[in-house]
Amino acid sequence: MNRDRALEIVKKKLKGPRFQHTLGVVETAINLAEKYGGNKEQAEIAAIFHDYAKLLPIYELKKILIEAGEDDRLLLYHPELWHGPAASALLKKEFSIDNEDILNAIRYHTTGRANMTHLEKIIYLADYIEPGRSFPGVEETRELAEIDIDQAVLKAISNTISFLVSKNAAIFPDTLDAYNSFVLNKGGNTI
Ligand code: DGI
Ligand code: FE
Ligand code: FE
Repeated sequence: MNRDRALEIVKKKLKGPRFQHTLGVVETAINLAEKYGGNKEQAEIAAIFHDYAKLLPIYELKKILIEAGEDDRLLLYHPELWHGPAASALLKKEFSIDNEDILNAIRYHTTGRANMTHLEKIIYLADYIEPGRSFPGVEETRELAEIDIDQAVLKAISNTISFLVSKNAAIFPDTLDAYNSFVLNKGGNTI
């Protein structure tokens, strides 16, 4: 799959602001891969497709997850968590994308997970800090992204968890695992 074909596919699937967001994630992911090392072509393809399933109706996402034999805990949590795993399953089936690192970067782009790969971190962070994002804490995360990718991903995950707690939203285990994994690996855990 080359970038032009991928962009053409996604442009048809994601209209307007969602496509603009995708272009922001692509630009940011390539910059992060340049800055921190990493496969720029893989970062670009994962970024282009990360929200491929974002606009599908909930019943369709549910069907895709069930057919793909996905983690059934997902169905107990907010449908917002379904579009990454669903995109990963669809891309494998529809376009024979079979690079596991690309598929996992797409699959885990909303929650993160324990022991994320470099590509998974790049896509998670690019999705959070792309130029079109303006939520509280994003500027601080952008500054950290200039210095240390792990600190920046940890900041993005902590901000997300704080936001979810403030809304009394349930936190998916992978989101918590991602947080704990960064804290424990950087020798944190001070309490
Ligand atoms: O698809 P995007 O909007 O570009 O971004 P995304 O895929 O990172 O989705 C962000 C949303 O996902 C945001 O509203 C917070 C939500 N989210 C992330 N982790 C969790 C979560 N929502 C719940 N309920 N639980 C989680 O663990
Ligand atoms: Fe997303
Ligand atoms: Fe996104």
